[in-house]
Amino acid sequence: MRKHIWAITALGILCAPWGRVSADVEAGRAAFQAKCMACHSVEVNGPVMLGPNLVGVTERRDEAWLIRWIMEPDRMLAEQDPIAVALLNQFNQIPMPPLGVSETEARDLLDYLADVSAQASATPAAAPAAAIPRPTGLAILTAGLGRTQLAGLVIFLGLSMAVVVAFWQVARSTRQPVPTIDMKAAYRLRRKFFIGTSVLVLGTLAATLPRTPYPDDLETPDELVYVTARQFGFLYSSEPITTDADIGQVPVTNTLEVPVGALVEFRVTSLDVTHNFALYDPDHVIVAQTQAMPGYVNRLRVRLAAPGVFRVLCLEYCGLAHHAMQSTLTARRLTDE
Ligand code: HEC
Ligand SMILES: [Cu+2]
Repeated sequence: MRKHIWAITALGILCAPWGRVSADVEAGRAAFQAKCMACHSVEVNGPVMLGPNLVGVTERRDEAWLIRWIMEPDRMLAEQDPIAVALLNQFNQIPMPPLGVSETEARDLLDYLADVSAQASATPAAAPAAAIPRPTGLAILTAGLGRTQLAGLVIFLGLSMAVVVAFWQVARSTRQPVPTIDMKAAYRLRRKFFIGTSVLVLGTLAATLPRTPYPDDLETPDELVYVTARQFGFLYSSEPITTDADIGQVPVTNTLEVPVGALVEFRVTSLDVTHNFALYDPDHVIVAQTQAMPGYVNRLRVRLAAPGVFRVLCLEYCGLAHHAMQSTLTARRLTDE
């Protein structure tokens, strides 16, 4: 019996720090989601948002420095702290605002960051994305254009050329004496034009309308994703977020994964100003978009046909760091796991 008591006591002592740490990590996670996630990601290869990706930050900076920075970044910048000034220059002169973080909260946040970083270094990092080769020569003109945009450009240039040729013909014909016009033939030609263009327009509509990418609204979506935009980032959750207070209560992520082929419904809203949720495929071609408006929920349904990493961008100028408002969505096959 004695022995057992000793063993249990020893186990208790051994486990006590773990219990405490994990509680702090949880508190840190909630605080991070509520106060920091709009500007920082903590995922390996996660996006660099308004501020640096914080994976490994507890290893690259001193603890005392981190605690003070999280509590009063404004004072440290005012004091021209060399690291803080270097970071400010690196991050487009956008200062990290003071967020009213207490010392306990700052310690919880660091516990959380250390925990996430430890997990990150335990899992092998994904291979870095291959560098995109710089276009040279004539390719510079079309660099960054998707297939659809390129087709649009070619059609636009073709039509412009036709207009120029027509005007040139008209200008040339005015220099010649007016010919006598066979009105009957002219009307016949007009009718042919009318029938020809009608067939062209109706044919194009018949061929393309059924292919519009909006699935039937009556279908029940396979996945429901709540998207909450705020300056300057996107939060994804499986439950709605309607106020700042919900963040930290509801589990949220910065990046998203959806199954290929599933009908995904995004319910998009904003906590502050009007933003936009726009989805771009791996070739940078826009797939779908909707406004993210405070007080409204916009539904957007998409079915992604192929796996890949899609980019989410804000398409509504929403403030100084609008350009930093980016995120990723990975479409993966269910069998990939
Ligand atoms: C409004 C955006 C914003 C918010 C919110 C924000 N930060 Fe920052 N953070 C920044 C920027 C920008 C920098 C880079 C330094 C600068 O420009 O001032 C930064 C830098 C940092 C650094 C230093 C990183 C390094 O590489 O040394 C840490 C740590 C940090 N932030 C933690 C936090 C924590 C923790 C929170 C939440 C309590 C938070 N930040 C909230 C924008 C933000
Ligand atoms: Cu925005």
